[in-house]
Amino acid sequence: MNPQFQYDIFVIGGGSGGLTVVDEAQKLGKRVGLADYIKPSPHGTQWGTGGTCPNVGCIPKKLMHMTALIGEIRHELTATGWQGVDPHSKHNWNTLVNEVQRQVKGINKGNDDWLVTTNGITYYNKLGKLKDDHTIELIDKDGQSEFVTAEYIVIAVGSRPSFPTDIPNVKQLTITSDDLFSLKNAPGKTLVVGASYVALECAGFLTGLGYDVTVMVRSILLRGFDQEIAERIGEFMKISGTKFIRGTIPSSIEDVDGKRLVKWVLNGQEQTDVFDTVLLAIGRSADTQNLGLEQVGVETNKESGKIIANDADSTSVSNIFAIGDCVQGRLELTPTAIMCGKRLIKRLYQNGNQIMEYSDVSTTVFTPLEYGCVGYSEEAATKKFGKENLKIFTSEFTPLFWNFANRKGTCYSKLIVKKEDDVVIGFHYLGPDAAEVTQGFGVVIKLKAKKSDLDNVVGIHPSVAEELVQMQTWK
Ligand code: FAD
Ligand code: NA7
Repeated sequence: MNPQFQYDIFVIGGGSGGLTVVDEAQKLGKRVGLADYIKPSPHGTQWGTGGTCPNVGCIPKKLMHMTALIGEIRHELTATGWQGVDPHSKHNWNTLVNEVQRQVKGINKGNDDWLVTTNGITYYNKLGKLKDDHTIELIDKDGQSEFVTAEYIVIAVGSRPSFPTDIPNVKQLTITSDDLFSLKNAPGKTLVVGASYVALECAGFLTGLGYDVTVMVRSILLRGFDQEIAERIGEFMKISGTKFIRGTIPSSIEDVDGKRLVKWVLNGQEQTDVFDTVLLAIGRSADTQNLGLEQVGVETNKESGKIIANDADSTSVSNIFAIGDCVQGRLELTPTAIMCGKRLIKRLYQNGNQIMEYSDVSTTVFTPLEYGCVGYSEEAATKKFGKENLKIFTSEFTPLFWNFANRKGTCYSKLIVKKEDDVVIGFHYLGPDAAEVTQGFGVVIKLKAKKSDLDNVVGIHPSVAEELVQMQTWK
């Protein structure tokens, strides 16, 4: 412990990454400080402790997605003889929002109690700003400042939704995922702008809850993901009732009697429609403005505002580290921020030498038909290894329980295998319970399993996952 400083380690930002650093450091008896402050959305939406994931990200998103899936099961319930279930009954938005917020507040309370009662942690509900390489200014909601010092500083301020710069009053006329999960009034007829996973997930569950939903896609669906699967997700969403307008962006959004008049140009022609809600999901920007980074010499990418850190999470200032969504080139996921924080503390205090690996991370897109993947997409594998050096196994299948109510659409899986050594370098599964199925295969891919290893596995019957250990059709 260096008595020169008030804290051994001070963390700015109490989300998935920041709280992990706090937790791991306090367990080692370090003097830990944390500043976490939520700047309200343009609509004034605010939330509690825990960062994006439990408040306006993974958790409320998954709860709403599951609610939409539960609605879908009404058809199977009816078909299998459950009495008193109306498959066409309407959904109540307020009941769902209240329930989601009840669960979110439960998580906030757990965090609050832990932060306040744990020895060694000092929590400031204040905005942190770097003053010099060991000093942080803490600013409260009334603008009052105090200063603290620390030997190490970790920046984990995450990211916030981006807005287009060329549409007047866009922040007032649209909402983002920061507002959706606590929205007081049902969204009604909704335009979702954007085509990455936040956009498609929100469009999927809003359609499932019974709203008239259109997705406006600038170019492709799910940039960075396997494009064959991305298109299949789009097709399934269309079958489920989501509409798509492809190849354009809004040119203007106006308020007309409380509704949103949206204009866009498609094939040279201006088109318009009126929506109750416009949900923007066009990406996220690092929350690094006004952090004092430049004054202290912490390098950032001037365009994106993201912090530049090396593999060991060090910034250009040697005692200042950065982790999670605010760092350039990181996967923007909760478990990666958590593992990164754990490894950082191990390296700082326990002679650890493991750095965070961002390859072969399993992830799932929670669209109505869920999509789990690990490793290379077909496009990325082809680019890296050449088409002639790969074997692509695919399988199309229908889960047994879909037959009860004759669900439309099909599930799909794909394995990408290197011909040279038979190693599976890409796993893709489009079907029910994708996160549960994919997590196990994440281990398989990480251990560099061969296709012949999967062929040696006896499947579990009847299941959807058995499809993945008996794939024989080669594209
Ligand atoms: P955050 O969790 O964003 O935490 C940063 C914290 O710092 C916030 O509390 C912020 O208010 C605070 N802060 C910012 N500036 C300051 C400052 N100057 N002083 C003090 N405090 C400050 N990931 C998954 O793994 N699975 C999912 O299913 C998933 N779904 C998502 C759905 C949505 C809609 C969104 C938006 C994200 C989703 N994510 C998901 C991504 C995941 O939420 C993030 O990757 C993760 O929360 C990043 O953690 P972090 O610690 O970097 O930042
Ligand atoms: P992403 O993954 O950054 O994707 C942004 C999407 O928005 C993508 O489809 C873009 O299309 C589209 N986009 C970007 N700018 C515009 C404008 N101006 N107009 C219309 N559409 C646009 O964002 P997400 O919000 O889904 O997710 C961000 C992270 O948050 C994610 O990694 C999660 O961890 C949580 P493009 O393909 O570029 O044409």
